[in-house]
Amino acid sequence: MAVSPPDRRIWWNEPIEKVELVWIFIALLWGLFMFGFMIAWHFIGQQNLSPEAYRIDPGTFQERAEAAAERHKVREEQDVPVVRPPPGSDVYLLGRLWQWWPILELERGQSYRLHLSSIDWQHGFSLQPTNINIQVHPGYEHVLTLTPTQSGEFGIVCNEFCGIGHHTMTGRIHVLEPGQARAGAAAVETAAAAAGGR
Ligand SMILES: [Cu+2]
Repeated sequence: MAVSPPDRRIWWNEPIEKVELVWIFIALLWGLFMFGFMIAWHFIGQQNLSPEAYRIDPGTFQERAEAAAERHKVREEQDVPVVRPPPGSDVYLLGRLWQWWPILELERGQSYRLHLSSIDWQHGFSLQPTNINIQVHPGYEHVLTLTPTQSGEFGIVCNEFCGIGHHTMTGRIHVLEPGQARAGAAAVETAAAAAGGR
């Protein structure tokens, strides 16, 4: 038996069913509505972040992150610097294989300019236990104005598969109570003064 063309050459040209047309139209309207509503979700439930994004050379980003960490480091946790930037300042968080670096220590109720980028592959910034997810690409930095509203310890995991060590790619943000932060800062200054006086 040979493959032969159908008897009716234009077999597909049937008039569309009215019900099908109605459903296509409903789906189209819903799609348009949801598209428009993406803006509303910046305000309703604050589900969409409003970050700025800039092109940046990964090497430059690394230099800035290291300089900021050097300036505001207060101690180390498992060989990772804990950085306590002054409120209102620029804070750098760098993603790389396989680490979120450094550990940040912020103060509740204060605003920070968080710069977020990767220096190698694409990573996913996922803040736990809150539901904040950001795609992090090398070559681009997100800049978010961040105001922690809750104190405690927050974990960061990578939620974009990035190779063999992906599951170990974690980080931390400590959010301190305002009094706690000041006491801590005073202790650091005292320690620095003591170290300087020696
Ligand atoms: Cu990753």
